[in-house]
Amino acid sequence: MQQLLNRKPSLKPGTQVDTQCPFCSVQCKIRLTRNEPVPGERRPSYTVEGIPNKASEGRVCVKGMNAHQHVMSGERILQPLVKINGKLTPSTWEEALTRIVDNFVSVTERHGADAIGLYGGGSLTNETAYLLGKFARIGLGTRYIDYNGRFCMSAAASAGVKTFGIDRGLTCRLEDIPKAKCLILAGTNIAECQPTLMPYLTRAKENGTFIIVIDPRVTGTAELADIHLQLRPGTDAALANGLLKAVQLGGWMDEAFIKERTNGFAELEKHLESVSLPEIAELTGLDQALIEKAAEQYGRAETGIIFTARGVEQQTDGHVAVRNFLNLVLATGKIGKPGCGYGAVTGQGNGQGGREHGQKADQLPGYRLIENEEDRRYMAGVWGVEPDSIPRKGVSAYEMMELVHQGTIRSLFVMGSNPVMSNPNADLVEEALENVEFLAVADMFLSETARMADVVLPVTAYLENDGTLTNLEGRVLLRESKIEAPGEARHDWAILCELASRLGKSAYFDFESAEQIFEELRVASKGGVADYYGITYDRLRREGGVYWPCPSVDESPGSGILFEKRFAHPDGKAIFFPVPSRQPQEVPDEEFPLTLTNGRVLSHYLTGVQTRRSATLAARSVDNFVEIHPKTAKAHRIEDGDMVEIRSRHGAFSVRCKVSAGIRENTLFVPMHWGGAQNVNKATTPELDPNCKMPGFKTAAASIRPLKASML
Ligand SMILES: Nc1nc2c(c(=O)[nH]1)N[C@H]1C(S)=C(S)[C@@H](COP(=O)(O)OP(=O)(O)OC[C@H]3O[C@@H](n4cnc5c(=O)[nH]c(N)nc54)[C@H](O)[C@@H]3O)O[C@H]1N2
Ligand SMILES: Nc1nc2c(c(=O)[nH]1)N[C@H]1C(S)=C(S)[C@@H](COP(=O)(O)OP(=O)(O)OC[C@H]3O[C@@H](n4cnc5c(=O)[nH]c(N)nc54)[C@H](O)[C@@H]3O)O[C@H]1N2
Ligand code: SF4
Ligand SMILES: [Mo]
Repeated sequence: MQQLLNRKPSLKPGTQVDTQCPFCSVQCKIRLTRNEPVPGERRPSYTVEGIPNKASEGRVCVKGMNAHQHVMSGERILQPLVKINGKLTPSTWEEALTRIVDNFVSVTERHGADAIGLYGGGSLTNETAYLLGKFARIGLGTRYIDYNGRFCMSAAASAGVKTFGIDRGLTCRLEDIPKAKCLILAGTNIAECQPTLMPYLTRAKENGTFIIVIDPRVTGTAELADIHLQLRPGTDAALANGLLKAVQLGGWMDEAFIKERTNGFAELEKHLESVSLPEIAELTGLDQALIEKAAEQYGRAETGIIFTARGVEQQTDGHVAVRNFLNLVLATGKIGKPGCGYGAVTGQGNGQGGREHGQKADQLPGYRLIENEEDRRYMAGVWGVEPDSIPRKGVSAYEMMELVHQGTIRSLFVMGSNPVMSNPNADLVEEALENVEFLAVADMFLSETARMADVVLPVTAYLENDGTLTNLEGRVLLRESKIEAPGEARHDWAILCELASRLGKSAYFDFESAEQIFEELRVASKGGVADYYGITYDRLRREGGVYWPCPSVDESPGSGILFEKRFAHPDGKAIFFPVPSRQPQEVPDEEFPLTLTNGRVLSHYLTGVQTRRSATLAARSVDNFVEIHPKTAKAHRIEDGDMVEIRSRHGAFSVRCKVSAGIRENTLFVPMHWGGAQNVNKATTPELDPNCKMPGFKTAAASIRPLKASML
């Protein structure tokens, strides 16, 4: 037993595994080799190489090169932990699972199943995400399940569904990027966030593609730009109105496309009558001539692609801001053909698949809807239950935290997320998790959230766990593992099956492998929007990866270009939607004169639980910082390297200053990868987009003050 517990994850010298990077949505295929030891070597050494594949073409970034380090880290949790006298203490699976099941049963008896909440994540495989949704609805019977992708993809996903009738991150293939004559990159920093995709942009540049970047900062991505629109954070919807207006005035709209393939243009045209370019320039803080020039380049170009990511989307108007960029795509007819399209640059490794198979509050597998009677009947048939027994829709991730805070949700089970750091308004969330009756967390590490738990379950990492993940293109990929689970760690899906069995639901969770779960997922998704029926593990092994929708095992999947002839709405047409220009959600005032935005740096991933445990990655960026313009710094008597306190209407945190001329004046940028006193989410707003419940992470009014030694 003791030997087993001490068994750290390892690979025998000279052996190799072919796997996929656990981090971002590109899902680069990689080969990890444990090198033969050389005499005198004290630590094992590894070599990482990219494996050629259609997305990264064999490239790997610094995170992928070092991802194995966290897996091999001595900080892995290797046995279950339970809280005894306020302290997490090593325990047995029997004890840990009994505590969880006893709590679920007791909470259900006292308050009903809806007093239990489940919280998932976009790093989980399709199989686990599917099973988590099924566990909520069938294992527990609770309506409350949601996942961290709410903070990530919800604005773009809901916009795609409304405009096109379907949400698949990219409507085109990555190989279309160099074919586009014009690219608009709005609120996306591909250079740091999907680095292995950069050659698609540089290749485009070499082909003469005109690149427009919309970002308040000069990022690595913005350095490629022919035009950089360095707008005021939170004004993307207005900027898109300006671009639309200028395209209309220039006569660059595609009238034939609008007539044949869209609905609602008359309303958009009417709305554009009220749009004034000087007003847009004022609101966005940009030069009108530059907006017009950008519109001309995109409008006149024969082909073009617009990308958006979290800069545009993590706003309280993120859904409509994306829809306004989609208006621009439709008005110029740049979709459904090579070199054209729209892309929401998906974030997490399985950010795409994770939003398709039922871990969202309002969703059933295959992108079916939980409030749609036909969808409920179909899923009830697959699961062998009565349609009425499937709970109705719940609430979004942050709203679940509010329900925990209020005491409506009394027991919370978290799998694959670190919500105490990644939710907005972190102080409220911390208070909620401190006071909740019962918290269970399944993780590889003692994350900030796991530390607060009553029970922590150790899970397997990417090198140890089989499953499928769907990359940012909508390509389903199989990741097979060859390394045994370390210590007593178990697969996420196996934990769910065991819990269900102890709750008397084993008949619905009788799975012995990820592949068996995938076989059920195929049927569950059949006929749905995200149809995986034609995909099997064997096919994935043979073909390397398969685009969805893929309804048939015999036919070849689609070309990867969506909407060549029709959109996914029943009449085959896409829908225009007029979007008002508005002020940012939080307007600076005397007390909070600056605008705080946030995002990522190259070497860390999300809340940093994994990357801060990789020695090489941690060494590249040790602490959090704020990027601030030299003039703004001077006005606040701050120098490069000073410690400062940043305060908003919601809370405060402290970081070091990095003075940089690459950021807009009066704007602050802080990465999201550090917790505790350095956590930017202590100051982000709890306000949500009413359409998709995305928090307005990216814009808060803030103040800054130096914490000089004399002032401390
Ligand atoms: N290195 C690294 N890579 C990652 C991740 C990571 O944590 N680290 N996370 C992955 C995940 S889950 C995601 S979701 C993606 C995120 O990928 P991105 O969305 O590209 O990342 P962010 O840095 O959050 O934001 C992108 C840019 O938006 C800009 N921005 C801020 N406010 C605004 C605004 O109001 N308007 C506009 N137009 N731009 C604005 C920021 O300056 C930033 O450069 O990355 C994925 N890849
Ligand atoms: N201020 C601000 N806040 C943000 C954002 C922002 O841009 N600004 N971005 C938002 C976005 S886009 C996202 S995606 C969220 C992400 O927020 P989180 O969900 O908190 O992200 P992670 O840090 O990836 O947390 C994942 C946790 O799950 C664990 N884990 C990894 N893989 C597995 C697995 O296979 N199984 C299990 N059981 N556990 C696993 C990791 O160790 C880690 O503890 O943050 C959001 N929060
Ligand atoms: S982080 Fe993204 S780009 Fe880097 S290796 Fe991993 S999957 Fe590829
Ligand atoms: Mo994300």
